[in-house]
Amino acid sequence: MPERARILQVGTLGDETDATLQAQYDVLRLWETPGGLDALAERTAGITAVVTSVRHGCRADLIARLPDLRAICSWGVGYETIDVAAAHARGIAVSNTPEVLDDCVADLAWALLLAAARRTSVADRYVKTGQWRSIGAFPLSTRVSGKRMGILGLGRIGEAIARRGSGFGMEIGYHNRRARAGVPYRYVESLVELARWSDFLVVACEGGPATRHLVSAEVLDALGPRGIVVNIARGSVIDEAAMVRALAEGRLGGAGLDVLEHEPAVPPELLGMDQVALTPHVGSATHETRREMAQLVLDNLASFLAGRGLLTLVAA
Ligand code: 8YV
Repeated sequence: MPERARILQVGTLGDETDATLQAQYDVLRLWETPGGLDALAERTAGITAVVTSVRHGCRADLIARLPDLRAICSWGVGYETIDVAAAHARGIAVSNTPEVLDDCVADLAWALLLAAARRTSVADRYVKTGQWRSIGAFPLSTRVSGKRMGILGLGRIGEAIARRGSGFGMEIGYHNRRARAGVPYRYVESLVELARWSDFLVVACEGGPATRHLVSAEVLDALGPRGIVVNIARGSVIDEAAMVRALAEGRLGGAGLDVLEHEPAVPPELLGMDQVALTPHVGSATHETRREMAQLVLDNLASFLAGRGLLTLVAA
């Protein structure tokens, strides 16, 4: 029997995927190694691939301990927790799991937009706690169809969100570093101007230092007292303290948030706000999508080990 490939797994990817990996490869499980990274010492020779996730990451100090490393296969479309620059500097390829989660993340953006505008979670509580009977009619909310949606970050997920907007008869605008050729949506060069134009501003760009606090107090003020911000990207993109102040002072109309700046910590002010709909970072969290994400990690790894290279490469 040929020797099984040695891989290092940073954290669990769920029982099923962990078991599949262990059945096929010689897996060193970092999270079960007493002493962690410091205890690895000479056990790292011959490890050519790391399996990780955007949650568990892969830092430069781990990369530095693996002299034979050639590939990092990560679960999740985001990779801000992986030191891609350190990997590429050594010629180590990195893969993520794009595309398979676009539809579910876009669906959730719409669920949050509808929940914040139409107050569906508040209305649900209203019915379940008997207030429909005791108080009577529910307060009026905000129309969604036919409005203007601005998208910060028109990538694959942004486009899936935009496509759904046409079913709601919406006008769509977007802001990226550069205008994209061949897309039918209005490009707005300034994010403040996009926010001023929009009824709903949806954050769908990548996380990391380059996009930190792009949605600033100024952007939120431009969105205004009737505007709603939706974030399915990363909490770091919005200046959360400024957003909480704007919501509390009525300078911002509402928010639908799947991600927060210091997860799982929630600013306590948000908990009492009916104009805010919250979900616990579950954009990709459906049975179907999570299965496909796990499979894509396994496929990337198998392709690399068979000498065919990674399938869904993170660009340099
Ligand atoms: C996950 C994600 O839901 O792929 C990503 O980058 O953010 C999501 O798929 C998230 O990592 C869960 O913690």
